[in-house]
Amino acid sequence: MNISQATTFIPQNRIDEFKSLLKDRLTEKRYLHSLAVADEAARLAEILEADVQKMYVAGLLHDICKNETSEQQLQLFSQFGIMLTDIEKASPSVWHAYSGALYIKNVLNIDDEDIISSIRYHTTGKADMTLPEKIIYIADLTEVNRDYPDVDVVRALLKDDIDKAIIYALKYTLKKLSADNKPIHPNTLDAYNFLVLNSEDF
Ligand code: DGI
Ligand code: FE
Ligand code: FE
Repeated sequence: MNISQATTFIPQNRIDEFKSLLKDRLTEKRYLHSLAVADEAARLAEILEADVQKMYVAGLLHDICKNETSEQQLQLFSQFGIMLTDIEKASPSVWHAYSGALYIKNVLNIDDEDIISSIRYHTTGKADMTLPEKIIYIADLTEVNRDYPDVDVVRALLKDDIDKAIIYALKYTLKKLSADNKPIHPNTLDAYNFLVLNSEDF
């Protein structure tokens, strides 16, 4: 495939602007994670024939609200009329995906739906994910700095089939959340159920 045919032009000065913004807003570790997710998302986009530049930008910005306080995120939700469900109220670790999507749309004026939705669903996943949503979901978990017990299993599955890697990661998340008595977001369950019902094998 000719990569340039599958690449949206995002000017370098915007990417530089995003990087300096992230440097200000994130801890050093989270900033390095964001750069690594961008690289991993671009690598996967090239292999899977998605838009390389869009995936790079989505990877870069996916955690842009991760280091915001709860108060700042709740303020953003109320400003944009977002009502949280009871499960969401009890799950602050998923808030940064929503606040990040709101922030890039309304503050950074990014109007690309693939970038917005891949950030919106990067923590939970959802039923019937698009290729961009799948790429950011899994790039977040397989970037070069990630170091959790099963990371090599997920990377090996990813070489074979992105859905297999995602379902493995979802199972891990479901086990961990239930072991910790944490609420499971319906989108996490929907993502799992959809892949179980629609994948031939995993
Ligand atoms: O932001 P990162 O750390 O890079 O990764 P992430 O956006 O995937 O966030 C992971 C956190 O989100 C982790 O603490 C587990 C939590 N999480 C994922 N799915 C759910 C969830 N928390 C709740 N309560 N419910 C979910 O369905
Ligand atoms: Fe995140
Ligand atoms: Fe992340």
